[in-house]
Amino acid sequence: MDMQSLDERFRVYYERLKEKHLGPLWNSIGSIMTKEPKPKSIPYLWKWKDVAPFVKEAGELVTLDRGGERRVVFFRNPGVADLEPWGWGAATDTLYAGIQLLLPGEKAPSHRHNQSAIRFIIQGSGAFTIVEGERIAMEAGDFLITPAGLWHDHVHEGDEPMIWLDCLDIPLLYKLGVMFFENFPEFNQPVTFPDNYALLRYSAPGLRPIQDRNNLVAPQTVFKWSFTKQALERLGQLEPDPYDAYAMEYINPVTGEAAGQTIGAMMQMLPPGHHTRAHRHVHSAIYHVFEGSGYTVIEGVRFAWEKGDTFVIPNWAWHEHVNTGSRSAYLFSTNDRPVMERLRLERWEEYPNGHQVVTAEFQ
Ligand code: 1HN
Repeated sequence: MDMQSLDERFRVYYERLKEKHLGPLWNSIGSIMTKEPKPKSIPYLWKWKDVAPFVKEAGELVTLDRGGERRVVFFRNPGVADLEPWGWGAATDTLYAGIQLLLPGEKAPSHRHNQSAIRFIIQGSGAFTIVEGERIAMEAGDFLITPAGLWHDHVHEGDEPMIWLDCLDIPLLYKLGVMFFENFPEFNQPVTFPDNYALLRYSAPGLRPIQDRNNLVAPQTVFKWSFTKQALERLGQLEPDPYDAYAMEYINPVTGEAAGQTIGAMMQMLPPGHHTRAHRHVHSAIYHVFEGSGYTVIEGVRFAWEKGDTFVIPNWAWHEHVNTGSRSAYLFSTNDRPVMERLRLERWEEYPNGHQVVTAEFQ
């Protein structure tokens, strides 16, 4: 058979194959099976001064009746956002994140879903999230979880706007094709426990009520900033971790696993002038600057940050952090490490010589 008729035969073969919804592996393996992870999400940073006005304006435009379940402005990673629909609300390839606003006197309706959620409180006080019958107070610096499948709603009894960061595993569950979502029959669910009951049960380190022995849903629903900060300050007596300096992970005291089930989270402290060594890992992370100023070098690009900024470290991206301020910097971060670990996909490596060459400045 001459080359031309072979080409023609292939062309017709591919056409017929496609018509029957079949595909030729010999043509496509290289583009899918990359040597190393090539996530769709890209390193990116959102300045608080750009995000905050949109959040404030949403407060004027959006009301929280059955139509507006939650008032959130979410982060759309430019590498993923246009790959609709799975890129919907993707900050990293697996994680959604957004800034939620609840105004004094407002209520957000009760619902439940099989996506896991974590919250990091940015500003305000006097609001409660109600999770499965328990009101949990929210104050700046607190970390809260809403485990998958539990009824949850929010009420605000304070007198200043309440703003927090939400993170959910929406892109992951969407790709897995396993989304469930349901509204509670009433607007708010009934309260059946004393306020902050999880905190009352778990205020003494190392003590576990026997009723929680088999409670695999994280029974500790809130981690107060005052405890987290004090615990981090005391870590200063230890050698800093080469890549993350000082950090505390939020865990489920019953299992020792991530409090947020599929979503990991930690609060990290960089002493003044501290510069970590660069490394990369399979899991992706979303960072939110709670206090301080500095920069993070991601894949050779310098991302300068200050209070309120949010940035993304995609899977397998080199990164190192620097505190350029004169006080401790506190970085909250959330990640998909629990998923990677449970699937045995996690791995990491150190950057040769520890530091990247900065080739560009993120604009
Ligand atoms: C949700 O339930 C909350 O409970 C926030 O505050 C953001 C984004 C998508 C789906 C459910 C909340 C959400 C969400």
